[in-house]
Amino acid sequence: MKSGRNTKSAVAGIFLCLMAATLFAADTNGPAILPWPQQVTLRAGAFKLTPQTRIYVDPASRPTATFLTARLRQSTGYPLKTRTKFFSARAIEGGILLTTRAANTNLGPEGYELTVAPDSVVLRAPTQAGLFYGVQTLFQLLPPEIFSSNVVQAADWRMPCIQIEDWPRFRWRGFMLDVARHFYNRQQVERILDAMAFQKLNRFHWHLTDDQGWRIEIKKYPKLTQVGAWRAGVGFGLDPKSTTAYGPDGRYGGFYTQADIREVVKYAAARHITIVPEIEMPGHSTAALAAYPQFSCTGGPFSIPLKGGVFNGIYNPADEATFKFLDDVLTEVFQLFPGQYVHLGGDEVPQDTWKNNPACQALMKRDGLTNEDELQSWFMKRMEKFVGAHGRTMVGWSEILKGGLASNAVVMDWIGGATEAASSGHDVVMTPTQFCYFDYYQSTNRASEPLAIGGFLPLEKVYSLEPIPADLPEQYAPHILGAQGNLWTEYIPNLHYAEYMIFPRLTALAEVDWSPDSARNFDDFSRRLQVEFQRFAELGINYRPNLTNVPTATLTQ
Ligand code: TNX
Repeated sequence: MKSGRNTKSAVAGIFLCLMAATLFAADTNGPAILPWPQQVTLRAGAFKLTPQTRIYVDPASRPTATFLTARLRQSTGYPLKTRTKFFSARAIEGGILLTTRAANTNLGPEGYELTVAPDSVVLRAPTQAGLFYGVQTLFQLLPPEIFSSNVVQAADWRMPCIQIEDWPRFRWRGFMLDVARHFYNRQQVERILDAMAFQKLNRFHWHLTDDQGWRIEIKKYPKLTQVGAWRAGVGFGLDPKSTTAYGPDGRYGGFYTQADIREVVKYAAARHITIVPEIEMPGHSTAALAAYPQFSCTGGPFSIPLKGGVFNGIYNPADEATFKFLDDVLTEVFQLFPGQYVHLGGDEVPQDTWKNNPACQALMKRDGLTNEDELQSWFMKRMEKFVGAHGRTMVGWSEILKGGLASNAVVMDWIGGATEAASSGHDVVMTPTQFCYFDYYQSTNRASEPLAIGGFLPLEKVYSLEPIPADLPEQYAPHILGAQGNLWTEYIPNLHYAEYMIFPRLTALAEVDWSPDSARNFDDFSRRLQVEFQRFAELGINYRPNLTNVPTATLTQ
């Protein structure tokens, strides 16, 4: 027979278990953290933010603390004081401590550890990136109104007591925006960078050139933007009123000055995002050739196409002047973008132009190239050498595998090639169309959706991506750097619509990239997403509210 005392301690034991529940998988009623962390232990009680809460920070971490206090101030109205003087790396009662000191280096270059107790919050990370991600998680422990841009009086600014150890599964957590088919100005790009940072994404792939537009000022070749950034209309059969990106003469387009680019690079860096610029070649280059037809095979003239599927613009590899031009362009690109990676495209090369060009055929003969795939490979290998000589790494789309891959190139897999590239020692970024193309429809009921390019990519499908190919021998798995969502914008002429296509599919991809695969659970993700939607609403981010293949009731365009 059990004594009353034993029963009591058994009850107490159960109670203790409830008080500290380790949440190994995201299948609980835990807080709406997105992406779900590596390790979470929920405890009883809460920390309450008050106007007296102090922020303690080591001097080097001050910018991260300022990022925290600026946001807290906007929505709580509390002018929280930050203390760096007499800084001690111990927890401070009643305060929030942010520091890289005494941090566990095993958390890696982007990891952090966050402990919320009733009387203190301690955030430690080995790096500023880690601290920054810890701050993002901290915001998500507070009510969604923390993202309001005005003071919210009625909110209860409490965080549940919790212990989190967290780090990303993948190093490359990316998003690509095509600003060539439709133009997004600097402020709009910065808005997207804000949203990326909040999802703990760290690579912004900026698709700056294509057939329909050249968007980056190059001082040595001013016509690239004077001519190449503007076309006769919005194109793609879209309503001219769907955008405001018109120049004074009524032409559609726009470009970034070098000063703009420097600002965006800085803005991204402050959010621990590296920009990967893309300058397309040898195909998808009509806009450049409209400005400088002398680098084409036919001499032009070229006009910038108003719709997709036209990528006749291809550089002439048989003229040395072409390479001088491309080297000059890239030299300016290297000066603007400090990141390791520069993307040179390489996709969908219209080889017929080379086939029908005597100079290209003569070049092939001279160098023993037996087909146009080999000429394409010859072109990309030559460019890869130039990129490498400047200490950078070239990235290219799947097609750079054709005819032989350049020695240090990174492959961005959209139509295959990951296994082949990774098992020959190349790094790979996964962007397979079936999982990562955010320009595809979100419902099979197309009539209920805004016009899109085609395809069908529901949220659940994005969430189901496993970036490591099943047929890749295990020892090569570290070559899979991560996954990236791509937004091609042929049919997406404005930011409001772009956000509708991006969110919440990018939120799903962020969890694929960050969380342990064992923690992935679509039902729990959907539950947390309901809170994320409230955050989006506070931030003024447009999103598709229906999680499944059902028509969207109202399209706020
Ligand atoms: C293919 S993905 C392209 C883009 C288009 C996209 C539309 C890739 C490397 N090339 O030029 O915009 O399909 O989905």
